[in-house]
This record gives sequence, structure tokens and C-alpha cells, in this order.
Amino acid sequence: MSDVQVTVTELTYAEFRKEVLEDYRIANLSRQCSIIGRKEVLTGKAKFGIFGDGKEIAQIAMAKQFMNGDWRSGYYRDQTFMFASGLSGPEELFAQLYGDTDITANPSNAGRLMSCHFSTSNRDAGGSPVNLMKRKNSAADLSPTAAQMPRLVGLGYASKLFRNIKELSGYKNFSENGNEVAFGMIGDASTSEGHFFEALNAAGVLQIPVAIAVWDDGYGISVTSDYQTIKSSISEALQGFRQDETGSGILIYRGKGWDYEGLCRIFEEGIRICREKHVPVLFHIEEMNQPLGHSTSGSHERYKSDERLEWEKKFDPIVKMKEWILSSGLAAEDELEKIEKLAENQARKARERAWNNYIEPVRRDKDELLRILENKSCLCRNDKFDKISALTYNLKRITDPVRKDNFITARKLLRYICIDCPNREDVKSSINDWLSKSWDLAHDRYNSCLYNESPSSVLNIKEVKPVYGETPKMISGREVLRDNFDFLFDKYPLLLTFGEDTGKLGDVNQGLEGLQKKYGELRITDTGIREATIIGQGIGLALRGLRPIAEIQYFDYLLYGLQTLSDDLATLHYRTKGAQSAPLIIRTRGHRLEGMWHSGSPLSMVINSIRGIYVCVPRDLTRAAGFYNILLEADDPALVIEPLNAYRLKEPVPENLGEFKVPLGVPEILIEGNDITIVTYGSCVRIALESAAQLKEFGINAEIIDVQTLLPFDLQGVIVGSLRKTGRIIFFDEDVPGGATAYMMQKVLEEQGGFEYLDSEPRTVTKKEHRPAYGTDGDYFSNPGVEDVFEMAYSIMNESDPKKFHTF
Ligand SMILES: Cc1ncc(C[n+]2csc(CCOP(=O)(O)OP(=O)(O)O)c2C)c(N)n1
Ligand SMILES: [Mg+2]
Repeated sequence: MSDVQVTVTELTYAEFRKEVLEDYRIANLSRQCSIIGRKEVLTGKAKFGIFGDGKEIAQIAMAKQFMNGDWRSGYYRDQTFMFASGLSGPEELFAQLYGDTDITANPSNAGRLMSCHFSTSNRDAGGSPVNLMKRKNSAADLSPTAAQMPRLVGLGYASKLFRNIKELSGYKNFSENGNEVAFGMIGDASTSEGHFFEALNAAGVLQIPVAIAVWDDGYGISVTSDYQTIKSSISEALQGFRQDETGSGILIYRGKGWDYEGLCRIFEEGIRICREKHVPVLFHIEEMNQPLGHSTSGSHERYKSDERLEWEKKFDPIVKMKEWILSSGLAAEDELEKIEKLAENQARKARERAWNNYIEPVRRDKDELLRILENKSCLCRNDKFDKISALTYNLKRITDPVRKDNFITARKLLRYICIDCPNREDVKSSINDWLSKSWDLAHDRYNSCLYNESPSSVLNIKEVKPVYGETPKMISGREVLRDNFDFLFDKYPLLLTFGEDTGKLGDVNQGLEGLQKKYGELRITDTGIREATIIGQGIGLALRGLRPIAEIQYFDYLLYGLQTLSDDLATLHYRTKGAQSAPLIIRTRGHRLEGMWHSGSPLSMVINSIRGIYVCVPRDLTRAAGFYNILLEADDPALVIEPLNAYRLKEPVPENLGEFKVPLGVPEILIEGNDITIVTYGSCVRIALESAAQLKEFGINAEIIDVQTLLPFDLQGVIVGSLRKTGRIIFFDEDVPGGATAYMMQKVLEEQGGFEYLDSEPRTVTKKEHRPAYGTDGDYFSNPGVEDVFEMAYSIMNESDPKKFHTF
């Protein structure tokens, strides 16, 4: 326990009693939702259930300290916290359980996530930012354990920036002097994850207002804490993190999950200090339980001993709260029973309303389809007709259909309408009309909002070309970037960047040289070596309205942050159906330089795991600057991979630094040619250009295309246009065979329909399967070079006209 003096808010006895009884009602309501919810799964109405039973009292106590402007970054046990803070209620919980896609019934995830995955919006329906200070906020929940921890760092760090950067004091929709606390919740077993320790260390180093509760029920599914945590206790394990006389460190409290009074006291004290002094605080809440077991996928009787199960009954927090109320004389048994009944009724009614809201539209769709079939069906009496009537009959019999039932029936029916049936065209068009309308709705329900679809999308922003004087000055690429950043930091007060060596050094390649001095240590900042929480720091800051550029020193090290990028940032807009946006820019540098971990181009690994984030692969630093310029005018997350070996090469300086913009999804044709199209990006562009020069010597005119962005990819069909002209194509990069070249090939040949224009076999040029070896020769024999591209292009030309292009 901390030695700071406790001040409990003064209430009259009547107010206090009322508050306690209301807390008792919320606890019971939440428990009843868990009990009824579990039954809904076991009886087949819902698919999967995970609930917050056993954690009710501590969450109510913590929620008392949750204020407007604060943020929660929790996990799937937090339903009671959400109820108690007024951010959710039983009806929404059931809507989540059924997977209701109606955003008004299920605002947290619109049916895209399972139960107990909450969020609040930071964008309105039109995609504009909302006032975050007029509401309590919750970052969108995730299922991977501890995945909520990296962004917690950013959610807390934002308060520090708002408190300490005076230019930010006017942003009243985002902060009031940085008084907002970021609440983090995590299960005991999940603290075994590296993300937990990394986030805690970062919070301690940064001294930011995060309040973390560890809900300790002694189990991670069936695995007990002796397998999870050193000394079987996270607060013991963290003794070295504890605040000491120097003032740095973390405040650590311990509480018991069933001790209502004690919990109210420690949360009040700890979070007050956290808010006022920006000291991180951790609450280790022990002796919690899970009366209904981990989830609906199994029963805990399989792995808990009889004694443990007995103990769980006795130390059920609601039972204990009741005992405390009775013993303190705040209410009598019958009054509490009335509250219990009321809570049960409220839960039942909420379930019923949520079920009807969910099922009625699906039934209506089914009925509409059946009406079509009853009025217009195949008239032919043959085996096909039997199939049609069987399909119709089977659909009719389903009382609680899912949309899939309707679709399967409609799609299969089309197969069985007789070819010579007089009704054929009529029936077909009616079913197709139903399907087409239903597909559009299904798309909106299940497939929309992977990217920003609102007016603030970067795809709506027009290109502004770099403008050059007659004899532009030639400076190194990193200077172009630095001078461009100078404009950006001047223009956007909310812009800040952080990463390893980003601050004092101005990044390892000096793209920010001198800018920390000019814009201050908080806007251009060094961090520890902790890629996952660098990404998380960016996500949290972006959620809170800032415009962060998180720097990952080398593309190869993005892997440490990839889980956070993939599971959190990439899915964020989709999993909230556009209600939450985090326009984080991740800046890194990659492609060939030196050796295994400084030559990374694992583009397929990245683009295939972060759909939802745009990926820009500029060939030089002017293009990179153009991407930053356009991204900062929009509201989308993006990864920009700067070409490592271009920082020292000379580039002409545009006159409109900070203004020119490179559009996303628009490839650039760098050399026009009629014989063969070579498609590439990033550092490979220079190699392709050199190959084109060598091919020209042999009478081959290659068309060189820089795709510029892999996500999105060639939105206007520039590449297929080139292929139509040349009939031959090579996809070239430094990824593994079958990597991003295969991705580009699929886009051009399948999606853009390029297959029909092929006169020769489409080919790829890539690096070897293994990572690049060290040194010039290691690079030469691992990565593709000018000769490889030349020879591939030449061999294709030789095959098509062996007389003109003889074999070497
Ligand atoms: C990264 C990851 N690994 C495994 C799982 C499967 N899983 C879901 S919950 C859970 C146990 C978590 O236990 P704890 O953190 O103590 O939380 P509790 O459920 O006990 O509240 C596991 C292993 C997961 N969701 N994510
Ligand atoms: Mg646990």
C-alpha cells in the first residue's frame, strides 16, 4: 500500500447508501447478463460467449474514478466497468453476443467482434473528429492477450504532451491540461506477455498517467499463476518498478476482488495521484474468480479442484458485497433481494429486446425471399422442381435464421430453375434482384470500412507536383526530407515524432537533423528500444487527436511491432465500422543496405498482415516527403518505407517543400517503352532504370513503372494499360519468391484483367528464399540486380523473336 494520505469524497449517509445500493444493482445486473448470456450460447442462439462474471465489484469501484476525457484500454472481462461508467448496458451486451450488425444497437463493434469487445467513437458518422472531453472514451477492444497494452502508453502519453506543450493548450476537444487518465485492464495470466512488461517500463520511464488494474483470478484458462508469473504474484514481481524516494517509478496497490470498501478506497487514492501528478499506478487485484468459468467453450470444473470451486463460491464478490452491506447495516436482506430481482428482470428484458432487434430484420429478409418463391417459382414438375421446393421448405422451417441461410437458399435456387421453364427469366431476375440488394447490405454490414471511406480519406486528396526552378539545387535526399519536415512541424502543431535516435540525433540518417532544437524535445523525441510500444504510443496518441509519426529505425525491426500494427491499428477502423480512427504514420527505412537485418524488404509479410493500413514505398526522399505531405492532410494510418540507400544521393530540391503531394495508388511511368513492362518499387526502381538503359543498347524498349504504393495498388489501372501496349510483363522486387511480386501479379493479371493482353509468360524477379548475406558479394548473390532484370527481360524478348534477339 502506498503511504500517501487517503481522502475519500465526502457524501451524506443517504447519498452514500444510495450509491452503494446502486452499485449492488449494477453488479447483479452484470452477473445476470453473464448467466443469461451463457445460456443463450448453450442453447444455440449465440455463437460464443465470454463474460465478466467474478470481476464486478472491483470494476464498479474503478469506474467511479473514470471521468469525461479519460480513456479505457481494457479486455474482454470489462462489461461491469462499461455498465458502471455508463458507456454500455445490458442490451448492447446481448446485441454483441448475437452479432447484431446494427450500429445503433451495437455501437462498439457493429457485429464484427464477439461479446465484451467494447469501444466508443472518436469520429462521427461523417468521419469528423468528435469532442473527446464531453465523454468517457474506450479504445476498441481486442482478443489477443495484452494487445491492449502498447496503445495504453500512447493514451497516457497524450496527457503528458497536452500538459507540457503550451501550443496544445487550445485543443479543448482533446484535453484539459492533460488531466486525463488512461485506464488499462489486464488479466493476471496476460501479464506474462512481453507487451505488458514493455508497456509498464515505458509508462514508468515516461511518467505518464496510466492506471492499470490486473484482474487476478489465478488462472489463464486452465493454467495457474505458478506457470505464469515469477513468485506467482505480479505485484511481487514488479517490486523493482515501484516508486522510490527519487519519485520515479510506479505506484503499486494491492486489493482483494471481493472487498468493495477497500477497492473503492485504493482506486480513489491511486487514480487521484495518477491524475494530478502523472504517476503511473498499478492495482493488483487478487482473489478474484470466474463463477461461470473462462468462456462458453468449456467448463472450469475440468481443471479446478473442489476446494477451489468451493472457495470461489464463498468469495464470490457479489456474495461478499452483500455480506458487507448487511453487516454494516446499510440495508436489510429483503431490500437487497428486491434489488437482485430487479436486476434479474432488467437483464431478461434487455435480452429480449436485443434478441428481437437482432432477429427481426433477418426474419424479414427470409420472408421477403420466401414471398418471391411463393409467387414466382419454376413451374416444371421434375427433379429440379423438387430441389427448389426442398430448398424453400427447408428455409421456411428455420425459425431463427441467420443471413447465411437466406443466401445459401437464394444462390442454390438459381442453379435449379429449368432452362426451358416459361417462368425462368422472371424467377431469375426476382432472385437476382433480392441477391443484389442483399449483397450490398451484406457488404456494408461485413466488408465496409477497412479503410477510411469518408471525405477525409487520403484518396480524396489531389496530387500537387513538386515544382522545380530552372536549375534546382541538388542536395542529398535526407536534406530534402529534413527541410520538408521543417515545413510540416511548423504547419501542424499537433504533429510530433518519436523513436529510437529520433530526437537528439535527428534519426540515424539525419532526416530530422536540428529539428529537436527548433521544435522542442516533446515534439521530436527519443524513445527506448521498444518497437511494439512505439507503435502503441502512436496509436494511443492518434486516438486522442494528435498527429504522431512513430519511427521504426529499420524496416527489419518492424517485426517487433507487427502484432500491434496487424491486430490493433490495421483492424481498428474496420472493427469499429469506422467509429474509431487512428491516423498514425509509421516511418521506417528499408531495402538493401548491408546484411541480414539491414536489407529487409519483407513486403509480402507486411502488406498481407496489415490490410487496413496504407503502405507507401517511395523510390527517393522527395517521393517520401510527398507522402508525408499528403497523409498529414488526411485521416488514414499509413506506413512509409523510405529507401535506405537513397539518403546520400542527390535530389533536386522542389520549390514547394511541405506542399507537393504524391497521391496514393497512382503508379508513375518513369520510362516509356513498347516492348516489355517492368513493374517495381522502392530501391528497385533505380535498378530497373539501369536495366532499361542496358536493354536499350540491345534494341529493347522497356517501360518502367514505379507502383509508388503497394496498398492501395494502382487504382486507375496504369499497369494494365501498359501491358495492353507491350504484351509482356515482369514484376520485380527484393522480397522472397512468391512475395510482393506475386501480389502485384495477382492484382494486374486477375483484378485488372491483364491476363488477356499477355503475349508472353508473365515473370517475376525476386531475391533468393533466404535473407541477404553480408557484404557486396553477399548482396549480389542474394538480391536481384541489374543483370538479373536485364537477362529476364532479354530472355522474354528472345523467346518472342529469337531472330531479332539472339541467344547470348
Ligand atoms: C495472444 C493470445 N494467446 C492466447 C489467447 C487465448 N486466450 C484467451 S483468454 C486466455 C487466458 C487469459 O487469462 P488472463 O489474462 O488471466 O485473463 P482471464 O481470462 O483469466 O480474465 C487465453 C490463453 C489469446 N486470446 N491471445
Ligand atoms: Mg486470469
